[in-house]
Amino acid sequence: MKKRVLGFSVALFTIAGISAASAHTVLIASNPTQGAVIKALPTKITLSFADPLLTLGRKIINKVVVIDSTNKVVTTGNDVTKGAVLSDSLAKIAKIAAKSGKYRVSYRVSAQDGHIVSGSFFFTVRN
Ligand SMILES: [Cu+2]
Repeated sequence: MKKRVLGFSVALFTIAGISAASAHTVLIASNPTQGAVIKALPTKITLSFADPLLTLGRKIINKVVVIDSTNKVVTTGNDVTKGAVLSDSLAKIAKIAAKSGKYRVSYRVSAQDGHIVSGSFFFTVRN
């Protein structure tokens, strides 16, 4: 009897552990990609994660910000989360007169398990 209870609780913890871990997430792709050298800015920045992000109705809880080489924010703040993809449009002016130099992408998102996942990377505009 004791053995069965022990076996059952080990199984339970294992399942709980797996589902919690799989509800965490990581950044798996982006456009522009990390370290990319591009001639012109795209219309929006897109980040793809390994798992769907947490959403809370219309409240923006997942954010991405892009800063140009003069420390100017070039994202518009209209963050959109669709499943595992977070995107935000880039300001028109930034696209028209994209400054050459390093752009910093910073993100802060909520995984399904409620944990915050944040990070940053760079891409370069050379025109
Ligand atoms: Cu987590």
